[in-house]
Amino acid sequence: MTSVPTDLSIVLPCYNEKENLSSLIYSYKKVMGDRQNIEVIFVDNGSSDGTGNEITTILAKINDPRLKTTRVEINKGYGFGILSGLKVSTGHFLAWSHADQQCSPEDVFRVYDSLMASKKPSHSFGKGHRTNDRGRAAFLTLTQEFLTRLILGEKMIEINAQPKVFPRTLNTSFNMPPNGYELDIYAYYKALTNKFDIVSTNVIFHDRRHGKSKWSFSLFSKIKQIIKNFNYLIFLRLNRKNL
Ligand SMILES: Nc1nc2c(ncn2[C@@H]2O[C@H](COP(=O)(O)OP(=O)(O)OP(=O)(O)O)[C@@H](O)[C@H]2O)c(=O)[nH]1
Ligand SMILES: [Mg+2]
Repeated sequence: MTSVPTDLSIVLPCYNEKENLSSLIYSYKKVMGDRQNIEVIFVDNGSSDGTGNEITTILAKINDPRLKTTRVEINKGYGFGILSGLKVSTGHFLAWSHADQQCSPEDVFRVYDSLMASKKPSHSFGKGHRTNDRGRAAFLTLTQEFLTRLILGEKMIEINAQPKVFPRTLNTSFNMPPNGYELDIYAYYKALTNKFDIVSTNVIFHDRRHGKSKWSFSLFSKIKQIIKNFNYLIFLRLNRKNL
């Protein structure tokens, strides 16, 4: 029997998300239906709460070869977790999203379908665009968009919205991907510098059901994130020829 090539690999980095996993994994299983050319890779990103064992236990119970896992031994950041998942992926198209149930599994397929229906799927970058009112969090997004315009001269909207879906060739062009949250802006910027079309799809960003945000928990943590973003944009600007 010949194996069916994977069209789409979906990477979900999980960092201390034990309580979200059962519902998350079963939702992906349900949304995939009987599509055979998909793989979902749950990355235990060096968690300390038993996330890795929980993923293994649930996947063994479901026993579906399309649902896979890989493990990062020591946490090195959000981006590193995603990159580790991309490394073991086999799809022609790649995607990532969040594992905390704030982003619906359906969105990955909706963005993928929009990308495939676009003029040049192999030269396009699909992304979510959050449409719901997110209160003060929206202020951080606007600040980031303003700084991006100022420093990089690019109009980049809803940079951290999930999912991201793109052809493998974009991943192959990653020369200096960051290990942290900055991976979302890096991939989007790489798509723009490669002259990709940006294909946006409206999504709803839900409240967390379990656990807490890993970065947005105090005014200080938010200011720290804005400064980090600012520094990273300067880095992108200075290194734009070698990224
Ligand atoms: N901070 C952090 N998050 C990680 C890491 N690896 C994976 N993640 C996942 O990244 C996703 C986003 O993290 P969150 O802290 O919820 O951040 P967010 O969803 O952008 O923002 P909130 O609205 O504050 O929840 C979650 O699914 C985490 O499990 C990591 O090393 N660090
Ligand atoms: Mg979250």
